[in-house]
Amino acid sequence: MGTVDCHLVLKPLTGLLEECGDTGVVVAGEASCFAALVDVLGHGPEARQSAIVAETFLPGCAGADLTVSLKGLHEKLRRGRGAVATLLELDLASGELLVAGVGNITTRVFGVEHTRVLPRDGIVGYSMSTPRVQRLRLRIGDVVLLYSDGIRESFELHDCPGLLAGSAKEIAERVMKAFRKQDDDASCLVLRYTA
Ligand SMILES: [Mn+2]
Repeated sequence: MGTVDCHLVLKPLTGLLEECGDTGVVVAGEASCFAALVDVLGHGPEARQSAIVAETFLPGCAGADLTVSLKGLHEKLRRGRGAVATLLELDLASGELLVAGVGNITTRVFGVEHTRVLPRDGIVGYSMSTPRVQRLRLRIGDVVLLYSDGIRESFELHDCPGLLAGSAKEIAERVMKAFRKQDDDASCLVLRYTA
């Protein structure tokens, strides 16, 4: 039986959390962990309104089918600016990781192999392709990073020595410090699957 160490860091462009259009949710249960990262288009108070809608809706999605949850989020965000979003569910006993995303949230798994989970095109709340759930198997020690486009997309581990050392909180803060672009809200969600 594994456990998970999760941490979310949000850095609003304006410095004010009440104006941040990036948001995330983590619901860590006994047997599984649900997490989501959402980037509402644009930034500032209007983007924040849609982010609040997402924050209110997503905790209830823990344990549900990810495709159904993304479609639900799509309906909830229809009157807002639209967003990109990735949802995941990790089974703590088996390490099975389910991921579904629409739009350009980056999802990377750092383990024995480094992989990227590719999202579908689209904008949640506007026009969304049918979400697809991808299935991976984590091993103990693997690290999953999700981040918005407020963070440099294509960094590599050698760009920041010791990037994956320490707790999920330390990793998330390190990614933010090293790779934040400073032209948009930025968010980074880290999960480390541990024994
Ligand atoms: Mn963005």
